[in-house]
Amino acid sequence: MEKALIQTEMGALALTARGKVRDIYSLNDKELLFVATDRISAFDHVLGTGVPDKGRILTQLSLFWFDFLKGTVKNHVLTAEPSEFPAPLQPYIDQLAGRSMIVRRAEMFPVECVARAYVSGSGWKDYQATGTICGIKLPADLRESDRLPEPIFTPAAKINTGGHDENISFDTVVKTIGAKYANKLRDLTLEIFSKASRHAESRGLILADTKFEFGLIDGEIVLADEVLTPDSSRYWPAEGYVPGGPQPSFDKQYVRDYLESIRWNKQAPAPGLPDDVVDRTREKYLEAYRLITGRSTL
Ligand code: Q0Q
Repeated sequence: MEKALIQTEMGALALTARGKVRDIYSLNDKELLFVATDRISAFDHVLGTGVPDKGRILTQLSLFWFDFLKGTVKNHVLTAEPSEFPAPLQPYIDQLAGRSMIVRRAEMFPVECVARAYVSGSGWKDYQATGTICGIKLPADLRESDRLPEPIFTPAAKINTGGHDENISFDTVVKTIGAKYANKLRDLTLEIFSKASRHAESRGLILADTKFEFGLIDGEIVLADEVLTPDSSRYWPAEGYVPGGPQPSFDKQYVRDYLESIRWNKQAPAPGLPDDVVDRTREKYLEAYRLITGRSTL
């Protein structure tokens, strides 16, 4: 099996942003190189071991969803075909093939556009504390992982410290980007979410929630960042769904169980992963890819 790519090395190329898992390089004033590494994070920490092919699988999933949604929303992708990458990238093509795309530089909205159909994660925490999520009143007596009466838009503010983003009200979004864009992003988020949920459900997966990032290119709203990947979404196996507690993560459950088993205190430095956990986690990413895309190979 291939070795995991943990760190990209692009020589003189200017690193624009480095997330937990993805790296962005600036190619010129209009184009960025968007690379997904094999890094894996859990409990807000990047773990000491990568998962081979994870970046490729998640990149191909984003590309599938961009295509699936092209009738609904434009996107920022220019090309993901390595042979179309400009000459300065060719020396690094082995690092990049399958796990990177050249995207149009967009004016990113400073809002994480989250849609939720189930109450889970930070939504469950907020609901327990206030009976609401982002100021949206929810029915009483919901259990953790209960399905909501209908999907809701629950935006978050980007906290660059790499910790959890903070859930904000729709009014705050209006104050931040204006009513026109706030309403448009909410409508788009919910429209995309319901189309994607229906597709996921037809493949035996519950799409519990997901996070989109939008930007403006030549005054038009585009879907950017990664889209509907297991890193930006909660996917649960529909079989075995039982509300009343946390559901098994489709892709990270082996990792979570292992980290619980060694009683990691969830402080840095994060531990590495044993080979069997890495192998089984890689298989889960491949299974998610096969289920969602219907394709058997990357
Ligand atoms: C852009 N990000 C996210 C991020 C760290 C991704 C900047 N098309 C674009 C994009 C995109 N996508 C961005 N900026 C301008 N044009 C996306 C938050 C951060 C690693 C990966 N940051």
